[in-house]
Amino acid sequence: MSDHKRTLVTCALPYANGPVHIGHLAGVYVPADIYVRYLRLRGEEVLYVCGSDEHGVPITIKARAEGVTPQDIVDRYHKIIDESFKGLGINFDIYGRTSSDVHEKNASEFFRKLYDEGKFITKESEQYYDEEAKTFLADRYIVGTCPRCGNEGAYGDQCEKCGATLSPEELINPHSKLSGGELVKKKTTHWYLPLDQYENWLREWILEGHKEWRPNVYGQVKSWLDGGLQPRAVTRDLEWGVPVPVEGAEGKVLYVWFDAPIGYISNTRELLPDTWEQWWKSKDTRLVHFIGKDNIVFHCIVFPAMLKAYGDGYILPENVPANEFLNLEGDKISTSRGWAVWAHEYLRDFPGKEDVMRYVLTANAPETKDNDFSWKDFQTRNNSELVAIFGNFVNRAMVLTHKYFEGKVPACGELQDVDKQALAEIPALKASLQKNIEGYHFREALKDAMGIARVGNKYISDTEPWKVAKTDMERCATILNVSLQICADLGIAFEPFTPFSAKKLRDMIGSPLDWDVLGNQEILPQGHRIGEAQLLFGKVEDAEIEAQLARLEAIKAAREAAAKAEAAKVVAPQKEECTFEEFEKMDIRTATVLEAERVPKTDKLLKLTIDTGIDKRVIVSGIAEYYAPEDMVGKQICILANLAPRKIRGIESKGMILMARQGDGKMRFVTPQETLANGATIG
Ligand code: B3M
Ligand code: ZN
Repeated sequence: MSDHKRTLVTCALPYANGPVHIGHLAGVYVPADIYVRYLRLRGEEVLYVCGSDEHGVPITIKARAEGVTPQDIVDRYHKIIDESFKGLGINFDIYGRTSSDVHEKNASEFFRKLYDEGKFITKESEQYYDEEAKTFLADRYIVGTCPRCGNEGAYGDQCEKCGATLSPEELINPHSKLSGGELVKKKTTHWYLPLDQYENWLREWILEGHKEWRPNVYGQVKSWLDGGLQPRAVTRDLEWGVPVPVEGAEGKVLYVWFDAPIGYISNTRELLPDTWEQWWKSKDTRLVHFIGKDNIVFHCIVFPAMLKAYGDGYILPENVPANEFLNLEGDKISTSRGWAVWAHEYLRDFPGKEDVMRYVLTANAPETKDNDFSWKDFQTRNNSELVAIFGNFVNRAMVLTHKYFEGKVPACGELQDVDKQALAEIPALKASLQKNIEGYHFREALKDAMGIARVGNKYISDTEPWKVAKTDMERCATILNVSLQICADLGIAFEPFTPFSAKKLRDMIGSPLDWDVLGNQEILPQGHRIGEAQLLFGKVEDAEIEAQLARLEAIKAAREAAAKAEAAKVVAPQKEECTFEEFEKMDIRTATVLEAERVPKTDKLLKLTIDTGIDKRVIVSGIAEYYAPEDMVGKQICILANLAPRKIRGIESKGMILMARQGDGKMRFVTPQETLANGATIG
């Protein structure tokens, strides 16, 4: 780690328009928490800042859909998110909100200084305006037909059906989602931060100065810079947000991505009104942003450019360890589709297993590539790693100490090779753990911690103190002494990863939380009394996993049903015009099916013998997917009688059965509302 006095750790401010899910946790909050706990364990001075991001268009859309105010929405989710973090042991020094007064004041002041110093440019552009609702529309409020896939409900920024990124101009027949009405284009003026002016500076600072950043972060920054930066609008025509603090800017607010990162500063100011500048403007403070990969450009380009423009000694991040995405059971996590495991629901369904989720999300962390979460893997990692290795080792060491030595740490005699070997592994694992956490490789760091548990578990299995006790109590004492020292190591090494269990372990054996003693062979003095042995981890049963999988299955089934219903609604466009004479040429009439059979060796074809009123004839029809032969016999249908005969599979087919076909391909034959004579003409 570089030379510094203190570290400011920020976590991306979650949007308060929904609860947090395991993707958020794995990408941002669990790694940040590991890092902060580790630094604190090392005696570092750390400030840990987060809060809800309470502005932006999605919040206003949700509020409108529910008929409540945006403030109602953010109040609801702020509370749920805050509680979820606490429940998982993620204890920020402050979890603020961007709807707070402190933030409004701070963000306005920030904008105003840049404005006064001429750091913005203004641009006039044409934006869609809803005449009925008398408001400019954010891209999300504009709906129309997707030019790529024909989805009629595509948004002005994205088609959720085919995933295409769109601009409102590309939509066919764009209209207002607010009023449903027509749109007009109207001129509007906005403030832009001319990012192009910061390009060279960014290039030097990151591309030259931070080659050690994660390849995914560095690579994204490079490709943005190589593509050339454009001025970026920092204001919007919207009601919900921080009002633009300039005369003549009525109806305009700061763009959510302008105000949200300032939220980090506001929240620090709220917590430490007198000393906040120490954390933001002091060269001996190290700033680290934990974020997901979709936030990289804002934290590595936009926000640094804002801070640089502001000047006044603001520091820049030393690192931005962004993660890739976590998938769920092989599918992309999606709040809008409900495909997620929500933190608050997990805490409800698995009380006492907070650490298990932290453990699994770290062991599977999407640090270098997207990764998958599956409930089966969750169960396996719990049962065969936490329970069978870590928990089992601690339990055996403690139970045997109670059995043979009245719960007191027995004397350590002369060490044998097996003891020395086990003990020697621990400082090596400690060094590796340290290096990995400091290099933001949390997955590897967890492997190191787990390595210590593996050493312990193997040691006690190999040395078999329960057998040795029958012949050599002194040797048994040594083995248990060594084992208990390793338990004490685990109580320290796991503190960043599984803080609840680490604390439980320390409380049980009465061991210290002190990084410096980790790997020490005498953490627990001889005669030290340990507490009752309780299981550190409980099993995850099949039924619990099945319940979670069933929940996901139900979500999938509902989604598929909705997609089907949606597909059925697609209506074929009207065909080219035809004349009455052309129509008149068609002989359409009623007929009755006399016989029906499958055409051998086909899936789709039925051979129907029908009475047309003028003759009995055979028609081969591709309806076997929809009707069994017995469904057809006796039914009155409509046919096109004068269609030129065709040979289908060697059978002469004379005419065509009229079928109604809906958007998803489903077909039904057409029948008169009431049975008529065969041969009744239709037209
Ligand atoms: N709320 C986006 C997100 O949650 C955004 C982060 C803001 S950090 C300043 O992905
Ligand atoms: Zn589309």
